[in-house]
Amino acid sequence: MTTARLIALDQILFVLVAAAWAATAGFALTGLRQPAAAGRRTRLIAAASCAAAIVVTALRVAVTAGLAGAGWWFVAEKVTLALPLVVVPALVSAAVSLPRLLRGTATGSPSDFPAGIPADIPAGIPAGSARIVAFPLLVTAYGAVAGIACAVVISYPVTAGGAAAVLALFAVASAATWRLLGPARSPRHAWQAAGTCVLALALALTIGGGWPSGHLHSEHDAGGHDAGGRGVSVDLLRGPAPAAAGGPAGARERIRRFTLTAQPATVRLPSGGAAEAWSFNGQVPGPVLRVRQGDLVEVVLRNRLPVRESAEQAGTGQGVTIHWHGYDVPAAEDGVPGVTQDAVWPGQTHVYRFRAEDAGTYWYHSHQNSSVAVPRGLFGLLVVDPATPVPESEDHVLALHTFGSRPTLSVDGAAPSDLLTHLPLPPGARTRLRVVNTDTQPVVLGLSGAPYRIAAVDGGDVPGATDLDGARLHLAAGGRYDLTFTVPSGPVLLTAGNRPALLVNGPATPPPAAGPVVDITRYGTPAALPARFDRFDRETTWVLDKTLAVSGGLPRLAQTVNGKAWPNIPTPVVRQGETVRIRVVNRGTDTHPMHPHGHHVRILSRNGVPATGLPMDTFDVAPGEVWEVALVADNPGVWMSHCHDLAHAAQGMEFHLAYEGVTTPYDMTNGNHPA
Ligand SMILES: [Cu+2]
Repeated sequence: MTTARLIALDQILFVLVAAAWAATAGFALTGLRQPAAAGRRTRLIAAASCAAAIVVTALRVAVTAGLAGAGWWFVAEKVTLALPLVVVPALVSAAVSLPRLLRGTATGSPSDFPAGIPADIPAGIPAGSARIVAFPLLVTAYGAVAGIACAVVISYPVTAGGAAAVLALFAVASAATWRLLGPARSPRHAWQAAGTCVLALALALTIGGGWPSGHLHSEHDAGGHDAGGRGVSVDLLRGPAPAAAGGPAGARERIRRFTLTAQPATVRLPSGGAAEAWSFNGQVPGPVLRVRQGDLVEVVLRNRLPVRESAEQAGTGQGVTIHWHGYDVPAAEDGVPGVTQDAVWPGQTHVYRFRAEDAGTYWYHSHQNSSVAVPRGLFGLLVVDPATPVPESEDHVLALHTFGSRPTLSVDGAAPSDLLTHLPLPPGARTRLRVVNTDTQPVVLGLSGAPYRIAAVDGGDVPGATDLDGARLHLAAGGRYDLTFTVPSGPVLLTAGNRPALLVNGPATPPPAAGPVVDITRYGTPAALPARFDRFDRETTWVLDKTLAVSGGLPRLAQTVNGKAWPNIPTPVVRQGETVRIRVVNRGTDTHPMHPHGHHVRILSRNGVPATGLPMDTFDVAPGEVWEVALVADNPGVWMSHCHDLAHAAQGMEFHLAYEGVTTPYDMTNGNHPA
C-alpha cells in the first residue's frame, strides 16, 4: 500500500478508534446504570463494541508500522504519544473490562464492589463495578481522542510543550473520572472535578504554547537577517543599472524595455462565460515578454487598479508586484512585498531590472495577495531565447489557467480559450510548445499523434531527453515543460486534464494520450552532479502538513511546515557558497508544489529512489512523498519559499530562506501581503 493510502487510512482509523472506544464506554456506563436483568443486553452491546474497538486499534497499530517504513516523520507523534495513550489502556480494557462485560458480572455481584455503593449514584451502579469496568474503557476513549489531538495539534516534530499539554489533559481527565466513578466524598465533588479539568486545560494550553500571540516575524528576527539593520540590505542587491549596460560588457548589448500596467479587464471566453479580471496592459494573460540571452530587461510596473474606498483601506486598494517565477533574479528584483519591496499601490510605479542570462521558459505574476491576484489574471509569460537560436522553427508559448471553474488555454499571449484551440503548423516542422501551468493545481498533460520529448523542465534543458509515445505528464502548479516534436502529416492533440486543449492540424482529432505518467525525476540522462554535492554544508527538513497552528494571529487549521505556519516558521539561514540538502516530506493529504525563490534546486531523489538531478524551481510533493533536493547558495538575499498552491501559501505554507548578513528593511506593515 502506498504511503499516501496509509496516511488516508490512518486518518479514517484514528476517528474510528476514538468513536469505537467512546461508544464502548458509553454503552458500558449505560449498562451499569440499568438494573441487572434489563442491562444485560446493553452490556452485551458494550462487549461487542469493545471487541470492535480492539480490532480497529490493532489496525491502527498495523498502519502505523507500515507508515514507519516511509520514515520517522510520518509516525513520530503516533509512536511516542498517540499509540501508547490508547494501546496501554486498551490492553487493560481487554483484560479487565471485556471479560466482566461478557460474563455480566457487572450486574452487581458483591465481590465486585467491596467499597460499597455511594449515595449519590443512581440505583443499579455499584461503585466498585463502575471503576473496574468503566474506568479502563473511559481512559481508553480519552487516549483515543488524545490520538486525534496528536495528529491535528502536534504533527511533526513532537515538541515537549505539545506532548506535555496532551499528557496533562489526559492525566487530569483520567483522575477526574476515577473520582467521579468512586464513592462520593461531598456533593460538590463533581463540580470540583469539572473545575480542575478547566484549570488543567488552561494550564496545558499555556505549557503547550499552542496559542501565543501572532507576532509577525518573531522567528524571522531570530533568523538573524533582520536584526536592527546590520549587514547588507536586500535593497542593495539590485539588477544592473542602465549605465552598466553600455559599459565594458559591449555596446552591442540590448536593453529591452517593457511597461506593464495593472488594470481591470473583462475576460470573455469563447463558450460565452465572462469574468472580471485584473490584467497587465488590458490583456489576460499579460503580454509575452520575449527577450534574448544577454539582454538587459527593464520592466516598469504601473498600478492602475482602482483605489478601494472602504474605511479600512481608503487610499490603498489592490497592491501589485511582479515576481519572475523561476527566473533567478537578484534579490531586490524578486518582487515579494514585505521581503524585497513594498507593494505598489494604485497610482504608484516600480522598476525591475535584470540581465537575461538563463535561456528558457518562465512566467511572471503579482506576489501581493497572490492567492487572489494570480487566479484573477495578474500574470504573463517570459521567454528568454538562447543566444544561439533553438533548433525548432516553430516555437509557441502556452498558458494553462483556470478562470472561475473554466480551464483555459492561451497560445502566444492571445485571449484564453475554454474550447479546443486550433494551431496549423507545416508538416515536417520541428516544433517547441512551451507549456506553463499558471494555475494553483497540478495538471496532467497528454500529447498524442506524434512522438515527443520533454526538451526542458522549468526553463532548463533536459540532457538526454528521449522520445515519448502516448505518455502523459504531471505538471506542477507554476511548473513548465517545453515539449518538442516534428509535425507529422496527421493531427496532434494536446490534452490538459481530461480536456482537449490544442489541436495541431485538424480537423480530425487523434485519441488522447492514455499512457503512463512519466516520472519526471527519472527522465533524461542522470546528470553528473557537481563535486560539491558529495557533502553538504547544511541540511534542513521541511515537513509539510495540515495542522492546528497560529496563522494570521489566530489558532486555525493551517498548512504548516514543521508544525508552524507563516510567519512563525523558523527561517533557514545559509551562508553564501554553501551547499544545502533539503528534505521535503509531505505527511498531509494535499499535494504541495514547493517553490523556493531565487534558486533552482537539483532533484536528488524521490522516496529514496535516486533522481537524474534535473534542476527545478517548482516541484510537486505528493502526499506521502519524500523529496531530497540540493541547493547551492549562490544568490544572496532574503527569499520567499512557499507552496505554489497559493491558497496553501495564504493558509500558512510560506517562509523565508535567508543568507547570513543580509537584512531586509521591509515587513508585513504597509499592507504588504505576499500570499
Ligand atoms: Cu501546498
